[in-house]
Amino acid sequence: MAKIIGKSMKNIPWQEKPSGYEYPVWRYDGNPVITRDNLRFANSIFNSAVVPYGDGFAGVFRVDIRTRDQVIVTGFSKDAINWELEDKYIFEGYDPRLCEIDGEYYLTWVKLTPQGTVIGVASTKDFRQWREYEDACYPVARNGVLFPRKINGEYVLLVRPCDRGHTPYGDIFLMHSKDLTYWGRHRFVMSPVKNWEMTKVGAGPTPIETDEGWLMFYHGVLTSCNGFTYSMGAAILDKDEPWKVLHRADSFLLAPHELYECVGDVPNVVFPCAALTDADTGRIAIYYGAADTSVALAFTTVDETVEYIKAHDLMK
Ligand code: BMA
Repeated sequence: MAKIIGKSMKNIPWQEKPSGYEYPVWRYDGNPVITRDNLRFANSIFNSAVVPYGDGFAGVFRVDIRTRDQVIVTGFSKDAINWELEDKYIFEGYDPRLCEIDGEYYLTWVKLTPQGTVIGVASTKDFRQWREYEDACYPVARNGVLFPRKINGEYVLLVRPCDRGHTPYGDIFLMHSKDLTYWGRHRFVMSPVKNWEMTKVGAGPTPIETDEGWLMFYHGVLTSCNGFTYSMGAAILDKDEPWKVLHRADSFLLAPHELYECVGDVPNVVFPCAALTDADTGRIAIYYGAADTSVALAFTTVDETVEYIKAHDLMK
């Protein structure tokens, strides 16, 4: 049985797997959990990240406003399903990720500069006051995802270099920092391999520490005659040298099938950005953007996912 190395979360949102369902990741039956109606000025609310906070949860949400500018908004919830979003934004940009390291909450996001996108880094203790750090790289990059603890004394950030447009390529790399200011020791992590992810891959939620290594959910993109299709895959990275991929599922774990994933501002997008975990039960709740329009929720357990990855392992 694979185990999560982390805290317990008694109030993790949860639904049992529907009987007869054969795949390792299943959807919440109340999806989508956040829609454009959650905020007065929103055109859409999607690729967003959440963490446990106080006796409930806090989050950073990608909101495309009615001018179609992209902003990050904070929000709070008692149950991680019903969210109150704040009526103002904290940063411009998109696709936030969030993790806690030693009582401080770190936000990484796609920050807009005149020369192209970079990875912004900021932290907070209370989701009110934010401290912004140096950008983690020069343009152009997206999908910056921090590991939830230092590894061998250094912060580690997954990153996906790209172009200024919709980027028809993309590999995952990582880099190290002692101080969140100077980044180096760049390492290649992985490229697309199978058809479902053939165009590009990018890290998703904060990696989850397990006794098998780091469980990394990621998005992979296929180009069809109708455009891009975004699905979710999973890999296990080495605990101490996380650029080494130990296992990797050859097929997606979640792909656009439901109407809210197939129809929206950008059709056929499943874009995972966060996961809540409960170390006691091994439960994992995954938050993903659906069709660039809303936020949806899916469930798995560490054991089911690790077992699936190993049974469909393209590293073998
Ligand atoms: C990517 C990012 C994501 C988005 C996806 C699909 O390049 O911009 O925010 O969900 O495209 O449009």
